[in-house]
Parts: sequence; C-alpha cells; structure tokens
Amino acid sequence: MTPPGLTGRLREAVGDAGLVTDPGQLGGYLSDWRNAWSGAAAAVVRPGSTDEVAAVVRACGEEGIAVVPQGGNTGLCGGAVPDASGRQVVLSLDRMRRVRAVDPVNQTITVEAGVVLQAVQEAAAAEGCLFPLSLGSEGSCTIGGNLSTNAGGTGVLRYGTMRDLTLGLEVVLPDGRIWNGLRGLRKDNTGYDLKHLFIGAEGTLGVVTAAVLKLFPAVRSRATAWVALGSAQAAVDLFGIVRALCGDRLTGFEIMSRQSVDFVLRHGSGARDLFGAVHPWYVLVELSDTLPDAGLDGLLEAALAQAFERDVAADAVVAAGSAQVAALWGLREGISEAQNFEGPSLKHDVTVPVSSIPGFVERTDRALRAAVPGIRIVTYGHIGDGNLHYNLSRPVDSDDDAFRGRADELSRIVYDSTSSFDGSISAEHGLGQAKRDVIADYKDGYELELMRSIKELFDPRNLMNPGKVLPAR
Ligand code: FAD
Ligand code: 2HG
Ligand code: ZN
Repeated sequence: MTPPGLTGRLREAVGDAGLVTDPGQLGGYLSDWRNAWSGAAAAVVRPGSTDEVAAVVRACGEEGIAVVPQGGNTGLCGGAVPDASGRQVVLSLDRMRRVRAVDPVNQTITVEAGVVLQAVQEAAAAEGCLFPLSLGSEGSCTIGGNLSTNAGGTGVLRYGTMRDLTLGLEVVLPDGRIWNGLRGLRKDNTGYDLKHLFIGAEGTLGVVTAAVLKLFPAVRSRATAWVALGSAQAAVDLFGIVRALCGDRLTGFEIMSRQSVDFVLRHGSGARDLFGAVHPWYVLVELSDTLPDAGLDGLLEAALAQAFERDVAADAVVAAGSAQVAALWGLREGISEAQNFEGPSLKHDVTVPVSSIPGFVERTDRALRAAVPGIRIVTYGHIGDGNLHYNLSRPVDSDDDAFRGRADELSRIVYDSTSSFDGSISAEHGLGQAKRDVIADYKDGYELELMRSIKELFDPRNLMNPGKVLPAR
C-alpha cells in the first residue's frame, strides 16, 4: 500500500507542476515504447531542479518507497519501467532540460540530465563543435539515460562510448545527498574516479542530474558508402582495408544482413534497394574530417578499389549528396522499428572480438536454425566495435505466442555462443530487467559479488531502481 502521506510530501517537493496524477498522462511513464514491459506506480514526479530531485529521493527514502529514474524511456531492456507493485515512484528527468554552459575553449558542455541527445548535438554545433554520440533514438533519449546505459551507437569507433565522452557528473545519491562532481578536467588523478560507477549503473546507484561532456572539432566533410558483401568474413576484411587506409577518418562501420534490409524495404517509407542483385550482407562505411575539402570520396573509392581487387566487395556505391547519405542511413537506422512489424523481436545486443564475428555468426545461425527451422535472424549493428544486434523474428506463418514461449531457450543459444567466443551478452543496451537474472550465468561470481557490495554501499535499503541489473538472490 502507498503510504498515505507520500503524495503530499512529493507535492511539497516538486509543486503541482511536477506531480503527474492525470491517468491519461501516466501511461507513457509506466511502460516502454515497445510495450515489452509495463508496471504501475504510486506516483510519477517530474522535478525541475537538482534540489527538487534530492527532496523527492529523501521523501521516498523516509517513506521506504523505491525510486525508478526515467529519461526518454527509449531503453531496450525495461530499466526505466517500474515493477507491478504500484509502490514505486517514477522520477522523470523530463523537466531538467537546461544546457548550463558551453565552453568551446575547454571543449566541454555542461547539461542537465533530461536534455535530449539531439539538443546537445545542436547546442555543440551552434558553437562550431561536435558532440559525437549518435543513436537512432537521439530525438527522444536523454543524456541521463545515455550515461546510465553507457550508450554506444554509430560513432564509437572514432569517439568511444558515453563513458569516454564524460568528464564530470552531478548525482543525487539514494540518501538524498548531492554529489557535485561537475569537473571539466581531462586530467584528475585524485583517487577513485567515482563518475565511472554511475555511468552504466542504469539508475541503481543514484539519479544523475547533470554532466560535463567532451566536445570535439566540428566535422566539415563526410563520405558515405554502401557496400554489398558475400559473407560476414568479407565485412571483417573490408573493415581491415578501410581502417588501414583511412585511419581516424573512419567514423562509422555498420553491418546489415539481407534479412535486416528486407524488413526496412518492406516497412520503411521510401526505402529502396541499391543494387540489381540480392546480397547476403551489406556494410555502411562513413569517413569524416574536420577539413571542408578533405578528399574523402577519393579516399573511400581507393579503399573500395582495394576491396574489389581482393574480391572482398561484391558491389558498392559512394553516396552522391546529402539526400543519398540520408537514404543510406535510413536503411540502417530503420531496422529496429521495421522488425516490430514482423511479430515479436527477440533482441540480443552482444559483443565478441571483431576477429570472431564470422565464426560467431556461422555457429549461432546454425544452432538457431536447427532449433527453429525457418527462424528469421536479423543480424546488424556496429561491427567495427564487435557489437551485433543479433535479433530474432519468428518463422513466417507461425504463431507469435509459440515463438515468445521459446524466448529463453533461444536467448540461451545466443548467449552460450557469445560466451564461447569470450564475448559479452550486453554491448550497449544494458541489463535492465531483461537480462538481470541471466547475467548470473555469464559473469564471474566474484565480479557479481563486488557489484553487490558497491550497490549495498550506496543503497543499503535497495530503494534506487531495485530489480534492475543485479540478479535476484
Ligand atoms: P531510459 O530508457 O529512460 O532509461 C534507461 C536506463 O537509465 C534506465 O535504467 C533508467 O532507470 C536509467 N536512467 C535514465 N535516466 C537516468 C538518470 N538521470 N539517472 C539515473 N538513471 C537514469 N542504445 C545504444 O547504446 N546504441 C544505439 O545505437 C541505440 N539505438 C537505439 C535505436 C532506437 C530506435 C531505440 C528505440 C533505442 C536505441 N538505443 C540505443 C537504446 C536507448 O535509446 C539508449 O539506451 C538510451 O541511452 C536510453 O536513453 P533514455 O533517456 O531513453 O533512457
Ligand atoms: C541500433 O543500433 C540500436 O539500431 C537498436 O542499438 C538495436 O533495436 C535494436 O535491437
Ligand atoms: Zn546499437
């Protein structure tokens, strides 16, 4: 039961503007965008400042109520969704949308946690700088969510993950105290680097309220190619060729199986195939440079010429103009949404060493096809980081529920295979509630015990996003 005084205390903390009570507005906070997870809540609060966040966390702590931090709610493993008890409070950062400072000389930007990623990119661009994190969900996801999932995306190859892009944090701890670690320093060796504990913690150690992020010089030229390939091995070989020739200018290297592209061609508006023939695999390669006229098309063509000479590439097109660049990225970024039209998507977000990708794909595909003849394997992702979204859709003309019923068994096949290649079962989306139990079978027990000790140190009463990340005991 919700403590009787809770609503009054929360209203005191955030005012009427920060308390959501209208049942019509609550729904969006209680389930994820795919409706894969849903829950109930004692209240949804939307604090407008760090002090208000602290007041909410303190009030909840005193009433023994758990807090579920939420950003754009675009996460893919149920981390921002409350449980079904109706006793948790959802704390949305969606009113904390201030860019506090941009410092082009220090190459930093200080933003509140609820700022949408695209708004950070735009604020950086307005100062002639680049904030390089780039995700398909960038129009809705927030910096707090990006930090808490250590988001990756399509620029990791050149710029790293959110962890690499962060210099400082401000966090409200589970006891309501505010840790101000908003330092914009590139060097700071004064003991343990606490910010790294909160990055990737999926809201289980505290509520991130603001961050100092790294900026980079603006990109002034790009070249983008779409390459058809006969095998996953050819994609890895192409990666080696382009990287050796283009070095740091290689900023994106994304793979898509034909099955993935087929879904976008079927469901994406205006999507069209680029080549006359059908190929098993495609790669999107992107080069970028800070010089306006860096000769990138020529460089990319030289790399592709080598790939053709070595029989690595089957066909290729270098985009001519921004409309074609957008169309190529549309084919890539449209996969996640397009798969939803084909029945339940069993999502797996794995990494293995890049050199193991061909072996992983071959072995895992074989095992899955033996288990479910006709299964549609939707493999795509950030192959330059060794990160595959190895998603599954049911066979055509088969039953959604029957496929859902086999989800654990099929995920087990994918994860066992990942593990046999020394990989990780979550490359960038996190564990949330989706993988919090299965991780116990794939992570060293001592490592999990250390994680539990950290959780207990910060949150001894288990009131900060409980039921996420750590396996149930
Ligand atoms: P939410 O979904 O709201 O929350 C995610 C987790 O962070 C939850 O555990 C939540 O409790 C916690 N959290 C949120 N805000 C805070 C805070 N202020 N303090 C503490 N904890 C907090 N992810 C990638 O990494 N790479 C991709 O390429 C990528 N592409 C995507 C494409 C699409 C189409 C979609 C829908 C999602 C994609 N994602 C990707 C997943 C998702 O967008 C990211 O994980 C994103 O970083 C989540 O941000 P959010 O604000 O929506 O977080
Ligand atoms: C991407 O890279 C995202 O497109 C989403 O990480 C992956 O929906 C997915 O499985
Ligand atoms: Zn991804």
